[in-house]
Amino acid sequence: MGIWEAFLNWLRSLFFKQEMELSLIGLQNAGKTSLVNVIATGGYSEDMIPTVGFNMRKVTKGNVTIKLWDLGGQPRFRSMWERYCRAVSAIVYVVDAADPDNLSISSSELHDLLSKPSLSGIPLLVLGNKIDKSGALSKQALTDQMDLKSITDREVCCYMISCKNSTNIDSVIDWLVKHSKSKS
Ligand SMILES: Nc1nc2c(ncn2[C@@H]2O[C@H](COP(=O)(O)OP(=O)(O)OP(=O)(O)O)[C@@H](O)[C@H]2O)c(=O)[nH]1
Ligand SMILES: [Mg+2]
Repeated sequence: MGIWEAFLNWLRSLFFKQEMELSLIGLQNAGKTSLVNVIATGGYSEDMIPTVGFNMRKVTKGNVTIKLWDLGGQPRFRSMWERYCRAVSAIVYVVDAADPDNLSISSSELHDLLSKPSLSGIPLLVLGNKIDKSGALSKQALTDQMDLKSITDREVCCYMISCKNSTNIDSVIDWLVKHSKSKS
């Protein structure tokens, strides 16, 4: 980036600060914490520790500061998902697209969560992760099996991604930035 462009960006950032808060939800092992790492630093590791409770991370992309609630996906943590979704600009739901055995549980947990009146209307981004693995579902198959077409009370978007290979991470960040709220 040239110095002039950097200066303009800095100037712009003084006047157009944007903020957003979002929650990352999904079953254990879906890749939520991996996604946070890829968005924040670009780093990916096979060696991940399951999230206990939740982690909060702040990431800045351009003028947008994103506060991320990275929640634990094990059954014992799912009852707190709703609490961390109430105030967010968007819910990001991560699915392991290469784990067909857990798809129906993932789908029912998602639809359960969305049925909470406190979360009505909050935009939803569904991410089919691990498309680097052989046997990963197509976007169409994931859409069908997660019954995404039945969600009509909010904006829904779906991308197929790989945290491992950084596939489609740019699209995810673009979507998030577009859904941030202006704050001046
Ligand atoms: N092949 C492949 N593996 C991935 C990908 N993303 C994450 N993983 C692996 O999946 C495992 C679980 O990742 P995590 O990010 O810890 O999953 P999580 O959703 O945060 O799990 P909980 O914190 O228990 O809810 C790790 O071994 C990751 O390396 C991917 O895109 N491709
Ligand atoms: Mg985690």
